Amino acid sequence: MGKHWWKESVVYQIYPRSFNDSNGDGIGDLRGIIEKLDYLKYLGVDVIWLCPVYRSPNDDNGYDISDYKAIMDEFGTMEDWEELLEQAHARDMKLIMDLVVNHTSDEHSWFIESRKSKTNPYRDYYIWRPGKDGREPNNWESAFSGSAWEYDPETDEYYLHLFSKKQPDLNWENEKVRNEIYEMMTWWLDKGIDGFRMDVINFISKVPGLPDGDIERGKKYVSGHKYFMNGPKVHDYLQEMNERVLSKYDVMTVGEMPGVTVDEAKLYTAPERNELNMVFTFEHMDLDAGPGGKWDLRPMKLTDLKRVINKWQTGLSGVGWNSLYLNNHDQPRMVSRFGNDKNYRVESAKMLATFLHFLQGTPFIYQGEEIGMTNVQFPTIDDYRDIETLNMYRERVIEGNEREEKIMQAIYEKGRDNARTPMQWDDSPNAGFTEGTPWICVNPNYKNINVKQAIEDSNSVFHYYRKIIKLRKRNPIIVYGDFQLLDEENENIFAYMRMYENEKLLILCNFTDQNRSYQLPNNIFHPVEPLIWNYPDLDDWEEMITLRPYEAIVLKGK
Ligand code: TEU
Ligand code: CA
Repeated sequence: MGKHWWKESVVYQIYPRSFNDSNGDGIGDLRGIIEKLDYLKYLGVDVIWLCPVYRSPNDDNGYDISDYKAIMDEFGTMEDWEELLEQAHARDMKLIMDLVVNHTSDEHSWFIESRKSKTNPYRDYYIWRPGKDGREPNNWESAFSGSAWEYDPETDEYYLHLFSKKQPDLNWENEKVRNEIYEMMTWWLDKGIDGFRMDVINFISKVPGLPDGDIERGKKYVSGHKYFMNGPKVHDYLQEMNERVLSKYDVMTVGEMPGVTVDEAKLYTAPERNELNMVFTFEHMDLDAGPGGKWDLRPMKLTDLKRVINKWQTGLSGVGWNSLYLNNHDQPRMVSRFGNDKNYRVESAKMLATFLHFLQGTPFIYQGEEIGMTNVQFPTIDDYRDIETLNMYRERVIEGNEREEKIMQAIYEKGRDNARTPMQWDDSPNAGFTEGTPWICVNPNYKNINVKQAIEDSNSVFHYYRKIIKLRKRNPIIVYGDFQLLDEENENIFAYMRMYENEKLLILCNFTDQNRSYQLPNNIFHPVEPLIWNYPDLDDWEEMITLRPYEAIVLKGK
């Protein structure tokens, strides 16, 4: 299996709006990030993934781009961005940008032209269709509630928007669109960036004819994922993008792919296919959702997580490459979702980090995860900012008749604003994030959960992340070792092994708040050196071991 820097790297994801505000306007910015580069270097990360910083009306916080080659005014200037890149590189950290090319903002000049007339040269940059039987061209649902089509009276047609109505989908069938995108990517790569995270990149090819979905009784729209996901030309487009742009640079690429299966991921990430290095799968993110989707709460079963992780680890091993994440700007905080942020916040944050970082793949740390930041429960919907949450609330509480407390509970557990409360730097007002009024309230628990406290506490989640990142640098088995799941029916302990050359690792993670005894697999593993171990010495190694609540151990052996 080929060795690459992007396989050996740890990536840190920054959501700039909530990271650090340098000018007191309550909004994080580029100079605020520059101020914290030494912090990131101290943590030990190798790559920074910067969420969108391009000009945008911020209908979806930057994922609605109105100018791909300009910096959002609130975040600073192109000179600030260039200094950030230079300062990151000076610290031997790489920088990858967010590539959002399934759609633009409706304030992009291309769309402003496109909607002017049916004969405008930019008309076919987007997906326009006449209505059908007095309604939308098909029954697809937007990810942000309602129809995926918006009627435009100017030309008496509808345009497609899989996300907000201010995010019209680009028409990738149009070669002019693809050439514009490749030119823009080259422009950024020539500025010296080290790669891209590609937003919903498996949505860019839609099924021809844009057919209606199979609609459930009583529903007006259908979540049309399978009609626009992994469409017939998606691999052609990615191979063309690779040939025209990516292949000319030593870069890292990760495609965000809602709904992607491991078999499709083999096609996207197999090196000989020249498409992408890795993908973000959502399969492990959907295990605590019922048939009604993310807001339909359902407890996750550990055996389901084992089944999914095993499928992806063994499925891509030696074929492609995995990304590893439990957190990002779209997901609730992992310690609240998969751990125990009430009585075992530090322990479960460390256990989850161990579970994730000893798998095969490139780990992604989302800002705040490294200090065990938690979900938030704002008192009213007025404190929430995310368009996905606000649209769902309006549709289901205001326009629908669902009970507000049920919907608020779903927002508390799954809302994206859980990940977007300001980074908690210290216990000063607004957690040191801003001198002004933050664009979204700070989580009230910042007084005891913050970077300053974490750095001063040698037992903090932060220092634990530093430790496991260092272990990764010293032990190639963590990056390149094969994966073997153990004890797949155990609902309490996640146990797995890694094998590389003549070494083995045994990883045991207690996902519960109880002491759990565990029969050690002495028939297949013999310990030599503890890597993560809380007992006096290895002589305590017996047939049985008792893992304390949310305890993780890692042993190196034969
Ligand atoms: O997210 C894609 C996506 O599917 C998300 O909407 C996710 O499924 C959902 O938010 C889960 O709650 C990407 C970006 O990461 C997200 O921030 C953007 O809102 C979206 O695309 C549109 O650009
Ligand atoms: Ca600011």
